[in-house]
Amino acid sequence: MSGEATALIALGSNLGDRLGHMRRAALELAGLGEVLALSSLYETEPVGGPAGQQPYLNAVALLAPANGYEEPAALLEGLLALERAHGREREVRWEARTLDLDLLALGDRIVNREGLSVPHPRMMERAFVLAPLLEVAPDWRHPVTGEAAGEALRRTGSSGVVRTGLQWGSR
Ligand code: A4P
Ligand code: MG
Repeated sequence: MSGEATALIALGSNLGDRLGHMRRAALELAGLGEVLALSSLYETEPVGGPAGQQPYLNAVALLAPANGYEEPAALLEGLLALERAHGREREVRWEARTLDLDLLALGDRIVNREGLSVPHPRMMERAFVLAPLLEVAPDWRHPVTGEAAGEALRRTGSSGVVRTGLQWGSR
């Protein structure tokens, strides 16, 4: 119950009105806390999943969780509820989705249990997460390995990840 810990949330969409889903999600995140920063919107090549998917829009938000969302499980529950409200359907792993909201990190919390892993287990391998994350948290380090997000991005390279000029719209 630090109350001080900020959360890093990854947003992704590659189905339907991608920009509309991203914009709505950014507004809806305000229901879970104070959105302290939003990265640019990135267009990214799909990693994994069935062939022939559209490119994703990806972004990262820095959030100060509101009362009741300070615990990782409660925050993830809030994120999953927003995904459901966007008509997210789960059938095939890594298939196209209207909206994916991942809890990347919550302060230095470390959680590994069924249905909840924080930091997100694949985040340090994914340029589509690291590039936007660096905009909102340039000094962030992984609480277990100590690796900086910037080092991780140099390791992965940024191919397939393009910062767009798309706007979040008036907020
Ligand atoms: N879960 C556990 N920990 C977390 C966490 N920290 N944040 C559980 C979010 N969810 C967490 O996720 C499956 C379950 O993981 C959730 O029900 C939750 O209880 P999901 O969103 O249903 O499934 P998913 O996203 O398809 O699977 P997964 O394995 O989480 O996917 P990834 O690794 O997040 O990858 N390519 C591009 N360019 N951009 C993308 O955004 N995203 C993915 C999904 C693949 N390729 C992509 C992108
Ligand atoms: Mg997910």
